Amino acid sequence: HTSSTAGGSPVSLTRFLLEEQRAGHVSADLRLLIEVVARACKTISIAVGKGALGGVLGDAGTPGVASMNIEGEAQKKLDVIANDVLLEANAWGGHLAGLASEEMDHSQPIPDVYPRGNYLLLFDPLDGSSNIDVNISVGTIFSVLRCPDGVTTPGDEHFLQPGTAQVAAGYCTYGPSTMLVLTVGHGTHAFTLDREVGSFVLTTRGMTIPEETKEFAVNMSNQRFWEAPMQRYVGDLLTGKEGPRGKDFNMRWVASMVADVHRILTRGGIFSYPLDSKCRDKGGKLRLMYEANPMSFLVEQAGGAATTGRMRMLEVQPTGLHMRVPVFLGSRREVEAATAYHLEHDAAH
Ligand code: P6P
Repeated sequence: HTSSTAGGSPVSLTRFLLEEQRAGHVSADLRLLIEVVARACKTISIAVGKGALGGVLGDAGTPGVASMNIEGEAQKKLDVIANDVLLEANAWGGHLAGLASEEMDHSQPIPDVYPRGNYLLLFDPLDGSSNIDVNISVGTIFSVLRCPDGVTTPGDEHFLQPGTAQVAAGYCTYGPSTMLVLTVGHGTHAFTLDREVGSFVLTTRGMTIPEETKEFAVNMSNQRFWEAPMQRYVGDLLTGKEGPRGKDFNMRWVASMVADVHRILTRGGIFSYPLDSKCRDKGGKLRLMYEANPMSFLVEQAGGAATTGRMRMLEVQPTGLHMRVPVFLGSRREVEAATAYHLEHDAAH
């Protein structure tokens, strides 16, 4: 239910996190870490909001020499800015032992000039950044793990923990309003940025995804590249109420995961980026550690489900920091149906 006030006064993110700490849901350090990330997202929101006026659109790098990330994808200037904002904000806080980002080949331990904490932060600083230049919502996605006991200088291998090990996850969506959506393992909650005051205000305590849906999100242009069970699953969706699913479906695809997932958390739906013959060799398109896992944690905490099409997303054992996976997440019943198509196919072949 949406409640932006508790006994009259709006509940800020700071107050919400203090109450979560008193309830024993977060440590003081984790509370402060989340506040640092939220503050960095406010800075990113301002940079993104300037659009063409900020001189930050377009590709990073110098004219004619684009800068590429580990995947060989052109970085946008705002990708690099968002990454730097999150690195700088978290360097001196003292809550982290290390961080990892889509924009960095390897993880980084906190510089030893600063005190180190017990958490590991992973993030996609600006997901969907190809949408920035056409003014479509983009977002920051983050995931928090514990640094293994006794590890003072974490390396990539210490980040390779399954999604069930996350202690917090969230995203900030830079849309018509800037919203922070967060879980610390006790429900999924939404905060809206009050630009006048500059603070995030609780606007939905306990987001809940309807179990059933009539709306799917997939990039249909990849249909001919999909595996057989995916083609059959979507084919059945498209036959509508005369078909095996017995109802008509609508489709939405923003091509910005944060925007698509936020819609699904808000009104239900199923999001899918399945294996296709183009991305099969890489294991999928979306990344496990800082896209699929945080989003799956948020979705499960909102009563939804998230799988790779074959297994629960949060139980996937990571083999690499930038590991990719197929993704099905959203309304529980629909994700179970899509997953059944894949498991039945595998059992028969
Ligand atoms: P496609 C954005 O580049 C992204 O990583 C996700 O945010 C989004 O869901 C997906 O890729 C879009 O992929 O192939 O439809 O452009």
